[in-house]
Amino acid sequence: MFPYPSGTLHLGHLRVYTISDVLARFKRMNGYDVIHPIGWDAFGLPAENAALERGVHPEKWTLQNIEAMKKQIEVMGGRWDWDREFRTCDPEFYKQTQRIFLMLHKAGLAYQAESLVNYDPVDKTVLANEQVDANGCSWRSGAQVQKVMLRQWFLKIKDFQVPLLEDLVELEKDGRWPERVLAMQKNWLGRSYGTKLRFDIKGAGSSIQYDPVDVFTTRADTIFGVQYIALALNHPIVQALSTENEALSDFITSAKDLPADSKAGFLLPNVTAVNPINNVLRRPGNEVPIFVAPYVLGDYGSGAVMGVPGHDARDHAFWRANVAGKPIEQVVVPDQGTKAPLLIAGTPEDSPSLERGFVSDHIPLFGGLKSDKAVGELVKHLQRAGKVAEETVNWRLRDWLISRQRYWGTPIPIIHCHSCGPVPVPDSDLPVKLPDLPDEYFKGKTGNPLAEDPEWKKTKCPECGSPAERETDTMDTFMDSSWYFFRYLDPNSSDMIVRPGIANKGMPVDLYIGGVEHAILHLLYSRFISKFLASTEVWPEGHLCKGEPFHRLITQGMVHGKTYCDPHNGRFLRPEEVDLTNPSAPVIKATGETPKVSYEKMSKSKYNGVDPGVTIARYGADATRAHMLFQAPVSDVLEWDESKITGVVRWLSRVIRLSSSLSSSLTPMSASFTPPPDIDISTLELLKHLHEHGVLEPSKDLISSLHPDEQVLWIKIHEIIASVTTSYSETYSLNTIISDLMTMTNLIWDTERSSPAAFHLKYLATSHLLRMLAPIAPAVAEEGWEILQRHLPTSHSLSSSKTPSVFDAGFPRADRDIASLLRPRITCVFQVDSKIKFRTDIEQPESTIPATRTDLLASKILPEILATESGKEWLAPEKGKVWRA
Ligand code: ANZ
Ligand code: ZN
Repeated sequence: MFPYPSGTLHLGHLRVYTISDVLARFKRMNGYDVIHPIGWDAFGLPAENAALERGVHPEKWTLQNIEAMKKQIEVMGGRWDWDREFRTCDPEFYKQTQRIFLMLHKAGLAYQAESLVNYDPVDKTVLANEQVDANGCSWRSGAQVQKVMLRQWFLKIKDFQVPLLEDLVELEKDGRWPERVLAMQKNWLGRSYGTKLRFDIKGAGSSIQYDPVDVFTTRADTIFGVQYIALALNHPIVQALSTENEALSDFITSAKDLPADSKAGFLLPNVTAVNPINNVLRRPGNEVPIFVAPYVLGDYGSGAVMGVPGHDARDHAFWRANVAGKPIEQVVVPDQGTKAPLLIAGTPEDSPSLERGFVSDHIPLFGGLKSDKAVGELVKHLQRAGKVAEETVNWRLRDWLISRQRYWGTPIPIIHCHSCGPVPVPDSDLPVKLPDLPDEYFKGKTGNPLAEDPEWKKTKCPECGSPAERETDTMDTFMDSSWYFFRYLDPNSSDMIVRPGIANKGMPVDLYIGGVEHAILHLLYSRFISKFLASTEVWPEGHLCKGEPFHRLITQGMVHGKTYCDPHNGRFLRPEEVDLTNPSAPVIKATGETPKVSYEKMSKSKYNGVDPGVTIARYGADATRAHMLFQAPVSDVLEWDESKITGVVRWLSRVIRLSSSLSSSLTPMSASFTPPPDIDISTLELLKHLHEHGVLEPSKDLISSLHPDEQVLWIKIHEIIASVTTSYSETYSLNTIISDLMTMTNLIWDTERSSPAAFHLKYLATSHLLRMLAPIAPAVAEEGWEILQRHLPTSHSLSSSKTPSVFDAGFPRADRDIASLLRPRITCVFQVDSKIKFRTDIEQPESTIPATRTDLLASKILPEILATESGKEWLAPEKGKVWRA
């Protein structure tokens, strides 16, 4: 996921781009043609706000930030395809975003509609929900945000809801996407199977005919327990009544700002709702009161709820808050053939029963039916009685509101004409560029500069030529990021967003890495736009995996910072207030006390932020990368504690010393060299040969000439190669790679160089180590690699005079047979009641997979013992012998 150029690179960025760089380098070393691009999500509010505060053009601010962050990204040792770089605020890029908008428009998927939006009266703009705080105030101006009806642009994402939901199954396969993200997407799409039921409305003592009210319910089996109907604030009946009922219109005004879990209610006077089933069954009490309640969402279902306080928690709370004393009926019971109790306020039993079960025995006709069955029967009965009742599907997903009354975004390429209506800007006139405004223009400005720029607005209708006005809204920045990954494949294409052949070849993105905060919106919008693009004539070559853009997704965890606070009052302490001379025993300077230490989300107010640039300057990029990966699995929260980095620094320098010591044993070497006493010429020949062929594997002869201890070392090395390879390519368990490589370093280091063959092994093992280290610590590995080969004689060295890069050497391959080839035998002793019965030799079981002793015994050792002669004699079941592992 590309960065937002907010100013400086933070540890969260460093983490995600390290993971990405490591995996890209690994794939390249394995011969893949890797596209590892980076660009800038450059439109958006922070830039515009900086402009308003400082009187600097948002573009200037953005470009400065990009320059600064680019330097920081380069310092971290990443290898990026800078030739594919772009920024979304570049007219060449947003021309394509405008094209996508027009394609959507042409397909009937972009439309304008009145909608209730968050409006900031001070800044005079619409805000996204995320920009309104818990108290309903604007995050920027602090003003109380108003809900107003405004005409806005929407994209019909709902037209794609079924594939958006159903294709998640693809992404579930072998853990391609994290379960958590899949669950969040499912929930956001919110497909809900239920029933639509129609309630007639009676105006008591009046002849007014009210339209009936439809409700959506997932629990139609509870219809016998309906005690009221609740309507949303914007329900048509409520809207109509509010014009003549002042108390109601006051209630609506005050209730608009109440939270969704509010229990407020307004009882509509003189009207009741008729429960359709009670009517069919001729049960008494078939008219229920009608409330207006803010807990009913205006844009879900039909904006009306059948209130069942006996079986729904919200309805129960609402009833108790609004209706004094009345008992609550229950109509569904857990066990067939029982009768549900009444709930009396104030008693301990007064809580709703939420589970499905059986209709209570006291209900005529339906008593004893299982919940699901009851729903089917109910619908049949109601339909037969001529009532409206049907099973329906409801979705939580709403169409995507993309218009913003802001300057710093992609202008919506539409022209409004008095006679032709909204007309698309012709392709030849794209991009519709933002007006070029001076820095001072922005200072302290409120509202939308586009709407206030008469020159920019004024244009001609492309259809009839009469004077017309440009659309002054710009697009939500999520629109830019919903398709940018296509652009990396073809960053310079001007006549189309990307050439289809190239897109088909490159898509889908094999591995997408980013924060879990994008689990819903960004990933859903990207899936939507990809599906849309896959569904149109832009891609004559057909489908792109049904348009699923991201084959595999890794969501990296957050980075938390070490936070010190006063143990008495919890006040966060500034760095200068804490004495960290001994990092493991911090002291509050003023009092000499020990501060409370915790890890929290980094923020200015907690003084726990860390500048990755400082860490890199102090310890180097490689150590910073390795430390970051080593401290936590990629998806977990990372508690950043710089003091532990010293272990990693020591390890990396040990890798270099290991390379040097091995390399110097090869000196002096020249055309006329004499081999050192412990190295024979054939070893060198072999090395040269192996280097040339990039194999670097010792021959079977060499291995068999080894001392058994050295053979074990070689097996372990191969086990580590296998484990590291799996971690890089399958489990993305980058932290265990580092612990594996640390183990490997120590193994090589601790092996006595007892023979030329052992030296050879150490040399080769180190070359494996460096190649496996390269994706994580590229500079150290490259340095080690150069040192390792520095003293190979020219005649024995590789053909080119230049030392090749470790990245050209390929990734070591685990020889999965080597272990079994060389696996030592172990002696098993079998004893009963401390008396030795027999001994037998078996092959030592593999130990790559951590297993408990009993597991190993049951799965590997016993079968082998059973196959031996003594095993058969002593343990065969037919001999009736009893034994336990
Ligand atoms: C009666 C009932 C009885 C309900 C019961 C639930 C339990 P999901 O699963 O999210 O689709 N509902 C319907 N429209 C609503 C709206 N506009 N605002 C708030 N709530 C609404 O939820 C469906 C349930 O949410 C519906 O089923 C309805 O309450 C409520 F024992 O109807 B139920
Ligand atoms: Zn016109």
